[in-house]
Amino acid sequence: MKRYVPCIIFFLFVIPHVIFAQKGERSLSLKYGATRLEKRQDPSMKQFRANRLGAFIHWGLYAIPGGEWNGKVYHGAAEWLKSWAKVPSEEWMKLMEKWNPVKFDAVEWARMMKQMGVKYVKITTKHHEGFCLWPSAYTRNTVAHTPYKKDLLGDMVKAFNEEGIDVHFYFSVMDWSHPDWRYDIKTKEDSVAFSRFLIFTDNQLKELAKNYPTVKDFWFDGTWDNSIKRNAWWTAHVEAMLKELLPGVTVNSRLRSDEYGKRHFDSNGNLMGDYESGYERRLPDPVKDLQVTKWDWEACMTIPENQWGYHKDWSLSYVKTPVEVLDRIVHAVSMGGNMVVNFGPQANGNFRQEEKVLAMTIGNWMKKYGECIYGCDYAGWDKQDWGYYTRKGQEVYMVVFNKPYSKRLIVKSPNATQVVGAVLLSGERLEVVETAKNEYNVSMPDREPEEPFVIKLRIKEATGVTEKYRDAFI
Ligand code: H76
Repeated sequence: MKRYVPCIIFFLFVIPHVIFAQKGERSLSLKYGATRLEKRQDPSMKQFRANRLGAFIHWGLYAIPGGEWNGKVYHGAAEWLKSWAKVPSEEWMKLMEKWNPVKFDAVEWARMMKQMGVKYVKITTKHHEGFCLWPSAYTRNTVAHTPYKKDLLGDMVKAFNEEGIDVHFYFSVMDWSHPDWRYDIKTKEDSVAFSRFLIFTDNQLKELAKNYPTVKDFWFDGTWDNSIKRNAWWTAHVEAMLKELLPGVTVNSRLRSDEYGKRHFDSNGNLMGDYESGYERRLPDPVKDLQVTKWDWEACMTIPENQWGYHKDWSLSYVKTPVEVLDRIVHAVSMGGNMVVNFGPQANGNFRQEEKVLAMTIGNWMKKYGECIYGCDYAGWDKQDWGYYTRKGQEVYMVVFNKPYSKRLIVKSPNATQVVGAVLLSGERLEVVETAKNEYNVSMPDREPEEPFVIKLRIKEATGVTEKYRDAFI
């Protein structure tokens, strides 16, 4: 009987403990789990959050072939071409001889991003292929060993910062060009090689932090393999190391793994890193997924269906229109998240025409309506079919994407909140009619805008409510 006691204890106490661990509770004691249970509220995190709109820049050797290898066009993501076409690293790295973006002008890029209204850019310092946009001392595969020679990353950081745009670094831990990279650790040899790889990666990260100290954020990618999950300690170490080198820096959840191999959220259900980074090319449902409003999160999206790096043929998948992109930006903000829109510049340093038009269109809209985006958050009001709510302090914004045939926009306010007025951002007043308890009709403007538009509500948050309406007896 005695032999079974440990087993019984395990089934009675340990297993339920693991199964019933709830989000936000600390039940298992973890060495490499979440370091905090609440959102960060320090100035750097507040800035990250207030920025709301960012741009991704995927730029690397893959921009040269643009999705085509040996006469064959691959439909998959262009930055994965090396993998689709099974190109050995030595051959792929010969592209470095052709890396010479003579049209690249960091100042022009920064102006374009500024015009678009993005408050930060996330730059691929190194994607899976292993090519570094900065002159890293730890590998030969860098811009310094191309005909172009100059430090592209340094030029970008300077130009963006001069426009008041924050710079975030995308960094792929998975590095296809490094002989010590492993997908899994199966042998002693793997373990030794991977230890060397982690030191190499630490060195590169320290180098980035030291050489570009204005960087505000590290966004890790290529961290999903067993090799990383088995080295959870390292993911916790990287987060701590960067935070020590760069006080205030933010780090995405994708870096992190706990000792059970749980990623993003630890085995207790608590977020690791500073913000959740799993909403890639998709968004939380605005009715069903409200749990995301409890933590910081950032989504990212491509303009075609799934192309991050430059692909020469955008006709191979659906390409989102500027209004569709705008819808996703507002959707994210309405649920308390950030949105990062991706750009994949060409090898010569120019953006493709479609991207320029998109950036221009979004920018023109942001100039008129950006007040419902920057610094805004989840409003806590029930979603209606006309669009999204956002909120900044006492300001509640309605962002209208769908015009109703009734010409009435239905608003349902939370208990004890009264809607006492509605105005367009131009100041024009709209009629508000109370239709039921906490329900209102806001009239559409006389001249209906051709674009998604914004209504600002005037609200009164009462303490003592007089019961004017009666609930139905059912
Ligand atoms: C898979 C994958 C990568 N993660 C996205 C953000 C792109 O960088 C894509 O190549």
